[in-house]
Amino acid sequence: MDILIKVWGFFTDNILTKPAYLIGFMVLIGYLLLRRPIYDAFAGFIKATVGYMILTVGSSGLVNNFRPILVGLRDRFNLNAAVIDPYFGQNAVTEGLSQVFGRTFSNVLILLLIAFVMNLLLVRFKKYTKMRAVFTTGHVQVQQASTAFWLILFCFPALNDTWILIVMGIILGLYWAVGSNLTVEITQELTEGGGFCIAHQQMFGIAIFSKLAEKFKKDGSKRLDDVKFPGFLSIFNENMVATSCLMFLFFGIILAILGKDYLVQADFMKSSENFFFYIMTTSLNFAVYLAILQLGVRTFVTELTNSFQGISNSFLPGSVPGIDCAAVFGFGSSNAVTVGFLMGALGQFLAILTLILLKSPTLIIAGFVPLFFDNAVIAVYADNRGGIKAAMIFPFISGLIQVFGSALIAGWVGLADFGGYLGMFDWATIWPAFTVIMKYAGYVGIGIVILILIAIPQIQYRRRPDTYFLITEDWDAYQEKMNEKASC
Ligand code: ASC
Repeated sequence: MDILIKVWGFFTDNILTKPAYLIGFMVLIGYLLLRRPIYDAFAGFIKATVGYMILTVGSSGLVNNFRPILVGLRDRFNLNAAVIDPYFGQNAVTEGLSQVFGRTFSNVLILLLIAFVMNLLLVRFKKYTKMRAVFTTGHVQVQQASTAFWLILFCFPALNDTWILIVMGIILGLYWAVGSNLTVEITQELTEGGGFCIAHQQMFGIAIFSKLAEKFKKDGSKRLDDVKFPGFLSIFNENMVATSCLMFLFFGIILAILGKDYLVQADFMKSSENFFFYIMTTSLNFAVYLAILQLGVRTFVTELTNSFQGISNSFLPGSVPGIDCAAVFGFGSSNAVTVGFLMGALGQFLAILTLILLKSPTLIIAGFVPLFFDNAVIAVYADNRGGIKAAMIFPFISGLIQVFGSALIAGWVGLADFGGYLGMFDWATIWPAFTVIMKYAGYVGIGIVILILIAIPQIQYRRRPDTYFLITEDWDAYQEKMNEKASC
């Protein structure tokens, strides 16, 4: 038993929670199962792992470059506010657990095992469960596990560790399987049969907004990439130029508010540096990291898609891998990412201002991860389904919801006192709703949450039973069928 626990610990520490290796090994095994030569499988492993690592360089570059600036606003104005950001959220849980509940979160690896196996089983029995996706984004799973642990303890403080693990294993495993499954159709559409879906923190969000975006389609609304600026404005047709200029404005304003003195004192810049060029470098870094991120996506996505056939044919027929949301930044309109970020920021800042004016007991500081990754992804999907208006309105609404939803839940469950909350879209909407149900309906509430989750893919399936599995099993056949339907 001891050795099993050790092996499992090694696997979770080095592979399951490290998406680059998890994806790399999935590619390796996938190619071997497809009976491709070993050297091909090895090359696939390298490309997938390196590609994912490149993606991580891009996304952590963005996070590290911009998070301090936003958090700086809190220090600069002495606000006693919770930062909405997955990393701050995780810290808050770690700090608060022993103080509030007298517990530690030592069982996170076991929890991941239970929830991951639950996810695999649900997909293995997809004939009954109608769930088609496996959640592979390990760092996100750890962040979600800590916040879910807190929320469930808040609802059931007397529950012992074993029961908490079981309840959470079931609910989280279901959330991963059901949430990623919700993004299958829209992602296949966006990536033209890319063979993956999203396993992240706004899966319900993109599904809901994509559905709502369809309403905008009827207007004949153009997509962002269809807009072509004339004359001198045509320089903005190029994504890198548009992104850099917009970010210069955005960060220029924030950095000017923070002021050079503060930035020097907080060690963000040296006093010998020129303020204008500091702003310029910070803003242009946005375009740099975005380009890196997109290169990473291009490097690993094809490998993953081709090789996953091996895994799905052998073990999980008709399933797709759920991966990091940044994977869609290489698809759809290139400017959607920037537009989503800026509209989300507008929504969040407006919501924060409202909290301050209303003297809310819980104040929120915008965190970069929800601001950028949630809203950019929502814009990419909304633009693809509904065009420009949808790509602007939905990230804006999401920005409002992220702040108001997080303020309510983080204040209520006590996480705000420890300085942070996860704050991503699903964790400002769906999870607060689950928490209310469980807090007020007790153990019956757990049953209700489980039933809701189980029912969602069933409803999806009943809407289009003829193409529901075809879309992941055979994209070409699916398209043919859709064309046939359209011409009828
Ligand atoms: C998250 C998180 C990150 C980013 C990254 C986006 O939720 O913790 O580091 O989003 O996964 O690519």
